[in-house]
Amino acid sequence: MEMSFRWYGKEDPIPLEYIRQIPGMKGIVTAIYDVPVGEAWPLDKIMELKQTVENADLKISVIESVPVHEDIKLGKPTRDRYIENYKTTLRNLGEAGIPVVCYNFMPVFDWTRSELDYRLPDGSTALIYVDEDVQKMDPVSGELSLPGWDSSYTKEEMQDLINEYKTNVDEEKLWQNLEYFIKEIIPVAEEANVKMAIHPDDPPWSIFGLPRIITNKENLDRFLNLYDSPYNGLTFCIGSLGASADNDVVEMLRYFGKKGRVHFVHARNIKRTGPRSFEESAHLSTYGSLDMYEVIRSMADFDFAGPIRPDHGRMIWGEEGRPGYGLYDRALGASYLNGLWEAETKRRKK
Ligand SMILES: [Mn+2]
Repeated sequence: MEMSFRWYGKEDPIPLEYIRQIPGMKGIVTAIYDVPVGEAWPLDKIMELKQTVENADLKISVIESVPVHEDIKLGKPTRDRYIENYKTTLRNLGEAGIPVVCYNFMPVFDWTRSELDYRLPDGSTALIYVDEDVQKMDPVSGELSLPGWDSSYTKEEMQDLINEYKTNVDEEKLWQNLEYFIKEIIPVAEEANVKMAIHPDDPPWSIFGLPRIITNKENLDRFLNLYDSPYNGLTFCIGSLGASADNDVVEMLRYFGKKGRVHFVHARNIKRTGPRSFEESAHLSTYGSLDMYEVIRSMADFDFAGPIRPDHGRMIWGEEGRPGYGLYDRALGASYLNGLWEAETKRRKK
C-alpha cells in the first residue's frame, strides 16, 4: 500500500511541503488543470508537473483525472478526434513514467452532493447527499444550484447536452460508447505502460434521469470484460460504491483485487442516512456505515501494493478551502489507514 494525497496544483492552498509532512506520505495524485477537456496534454507540461512534485521529495502516483470529453460518452462522430487526443495524452504520460490514470464515464455531472458544508454534531462540516434535495433540482430549467459544480456550460448548452442524452443515450448505448472508447485506448495504455483505472459513479445510481453504469459488482465485472487486460482496471472508491447498501464493498474489493484489477483505492467512510442519502463521515469505522478495518483486511488479502488516498475529509479546526479537500481531516484519515495497515500486515507475519 502506497499512501498518497490529492493535490490541485499550484492553485491548491495546501503546499506540497505540508503534504510531505504527513507521516508515511509517498505519492501525489494530481492533474493538469489548464488544458481544455478533450485536448491532448503536452509532454512539457507533464514533465514540469512531475518535476514540481519531485522537488518536494514526493512522486506522482496517479493522474486524477484525464477527463473524457462528452462527445465520447455521447458517441458522436466527433469522438474520434477526442479519442486520438486522449491517446496522445496517454503516450505522453507513459513517457513521463506516470503509472496510473484515474478517469470516469459519468454523463454531464461528476460527483454530486446536495450540500458541501453540512454541520455535524461536533461542529465540523461535511459533504452530504440528501436524495429529496437533489430530486428537487432541475438542471434543464437552469435552476440547478449544484454545489461544487463548476459549470463550464451556459444554461442553453446544459439543456442541449442533457436532452442529447435523454434522446440518444440510454444505459445500453452508454455501455456501447464506453466499449468503443476502451477498445481504442487500452492497447495504447498497454504500449505506454499506463494502467487505466475507472472511477465508479458517485453516487452509484442515476441522477436527473441520466444513465449511470459503473455502479455495482455485476457492472464492474461487465466493464472489465469489455477488454481483458491488466491495464483495464479500477479506481476502487469505497465511499462511492458504499453509498448504496446493496454494495458489499469489502467483498467487492477483495474480489476485484484478487483479479489484479484494482490499481488505485479511494478510502473514505460514509454514513448512510436513507436508501439514497448519506453523509461523508470521519474515516473511523465507528463514525460511518463502512468498516475500514475490514476494508484494510481485504486489501491485505491481495497484498495491495498500489496507491491509496484518503478520499475526502471533513473541514475541521477552522480550516477553510476546497470542500472535502482540506489538509487536516485527510491527514488524520491517512494516519488512521496507515495504522490499520501496519497492524494488519504485522499480525500476518507473526
Ligand atoms: Mn472517489
